[in-house]
Amino acid sequence: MTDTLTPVLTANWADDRAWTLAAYENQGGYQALRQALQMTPDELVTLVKDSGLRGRGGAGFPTGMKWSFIPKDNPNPTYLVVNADESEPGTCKDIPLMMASPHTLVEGVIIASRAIEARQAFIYVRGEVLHVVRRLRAAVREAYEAGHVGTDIHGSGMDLDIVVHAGAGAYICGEETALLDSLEGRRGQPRLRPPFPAVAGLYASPTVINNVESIASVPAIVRGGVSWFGSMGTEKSKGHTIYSLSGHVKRPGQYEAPLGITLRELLDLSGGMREGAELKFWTPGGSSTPILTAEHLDVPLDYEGVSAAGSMLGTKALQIFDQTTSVVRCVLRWTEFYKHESCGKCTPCREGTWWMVQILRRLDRGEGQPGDIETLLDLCDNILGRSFCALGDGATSPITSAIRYFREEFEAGMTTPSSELFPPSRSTLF
Ligand code: L3W
Ligand code: SF4
Repeated sequence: MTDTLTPVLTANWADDRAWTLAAYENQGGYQALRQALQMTPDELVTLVKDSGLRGRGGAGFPTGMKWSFIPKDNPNPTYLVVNADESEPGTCKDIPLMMASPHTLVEGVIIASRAIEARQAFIYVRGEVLHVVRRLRAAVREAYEAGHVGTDIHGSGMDLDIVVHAGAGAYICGEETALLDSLEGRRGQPRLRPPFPAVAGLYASPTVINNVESIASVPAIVRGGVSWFGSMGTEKSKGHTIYSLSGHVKRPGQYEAPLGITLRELLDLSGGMREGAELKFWTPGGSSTPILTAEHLDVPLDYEGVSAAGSMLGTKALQIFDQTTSVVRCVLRWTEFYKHESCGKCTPCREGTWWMVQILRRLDRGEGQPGDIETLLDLCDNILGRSFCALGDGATSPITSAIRYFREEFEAGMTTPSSELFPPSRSTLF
């Protein structure tokens, strides 16, 4: 489909002090804001709707449509919240974006706030990345000093305050309603939806919550227009996006390309597998998306293509594993993560992830018991679609997909430890 990268969000990451206001404005930064200030909120919502931009945080929900759900006649304030709680295993795009080019996000926040008529925006950043919090706060300060944020922005009559809030390091706070609880000062646990945040979100007021990359894509859409954005990607998955590549590849990192590019093409563009490494399995969008194998190298990496292959595009975190990797051990590591991060609110996820870890640990030790694989699948069946939020569903993805493709490795776990089948000295990851 394509043999080129399309750097838009990543275009200036390597510039000298790219994160400063001066460097950003030198590259045309904040011109989109000036354009947006000439547009009405409805025109901005229509522009983003027509662009076909879909949420880059994992679900791919149409961004403009989400903005249009904000009720017009609500007496309560409207809020914009940016989900910067990037924690999905393997996902590494929002944090580098905020480090390298925080003003792209800040400019997007101001434009999105104008579109939904919010006077208060929050950027909720993952607790562990204090360097990102500091960088964002510095960028917001610069934006206030330049008159891009604050009262009567550039004489437009628009007022906006932006708060950068640090979470406390819980994966569940990336779930939008848990994030809102956390932002309100409570323990972060998912809320029942509906009502969706667009109707009753922060402080029970209408709230748009978008991922960092979604909001950061808005200034370029305002500048470039609908047909420019639609010239990249596929019919239903338009535009450019950041794929994060990790694992047994020569040059891991962030690669910005049109939606619909394939892993084969991305590997070509990024130097390929490491010397001697053969692709065994990979995730298209972090560990919450079912794994795929070498037979899926030509699957278009867009929302429809990956779904048709039995997985999900998710966060576009391509974790690449070679033949030295034990699938059982890898799945165990991911499941330990979900067990640790389960918020405990609902029984299927709280209890199920604990039991799945116990079974996977004994399979990893080569001490599996007859029926373990069936029990694992039964546990997954009782979690998927029966847990309160997507964390529980996501926890089942690596297990069911790994058993689908590599059942014999789980069967080998009845007698042989993973460390014997895949000696750690041969593996460069575990
Ligand atoms: C108003 C309706 N709004 C849906 C909104 C909703 C949300 C968005 C998508 O999960 C996925 C999950 C993880 N009226 C609406 C509506 N909305 N219907 O649209 O909603 P939804 O439920 O499809 O997805 P979600 O709950 O946002 C996100 C997957 O992402 N994932 C994990 C990502 C983790 C991170 C991280 O590290 N922080 O991003 C990876 O694949 O499994 O499927 O805004 O309110 N009728
Ligand atoms: Fe909490 Fe897991 Fe239930 Fe989500 S699925 S509410 S993380 S216990």
